[in-house]
Amino acid sequence: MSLVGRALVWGAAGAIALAAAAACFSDRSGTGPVTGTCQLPVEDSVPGSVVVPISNFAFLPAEVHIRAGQTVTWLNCEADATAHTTHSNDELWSSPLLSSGTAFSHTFDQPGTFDYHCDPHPFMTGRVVVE
Ligand SMILES: [Cu+2]
Repeated sequence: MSLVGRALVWGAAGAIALAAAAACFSDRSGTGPVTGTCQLPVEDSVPGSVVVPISNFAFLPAEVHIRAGQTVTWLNCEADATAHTTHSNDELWSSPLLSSGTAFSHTFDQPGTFDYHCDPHPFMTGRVVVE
């Protein structure tokens, strides 16, 4: 058997190990935190909205540009139980604590620049620019 053949065998073993680990992880989480890819729950989706995932203690991206009338939906994508909020610095909106997998939406009717932060983690900041 060639070296290439060996590499393929090891590659397959690695893939199986990864799949087993992923299955174990999702079994453990049950209906709790989002694992793997972060997908917006259907009931929270808003047509035409811009989704800002929250992951690893950051709003991604930290700055979004939208048009007046559009909606921004923040979605907590943390793999663990870390909860976040989105809170306008000017008190224009304030979400409750969003557990992992939970979303919050706000519609921006007026042009402007809107800065916001996360209440439990003030170092988490973001900006919505409405054009
Ligand atoms: Cu936070």
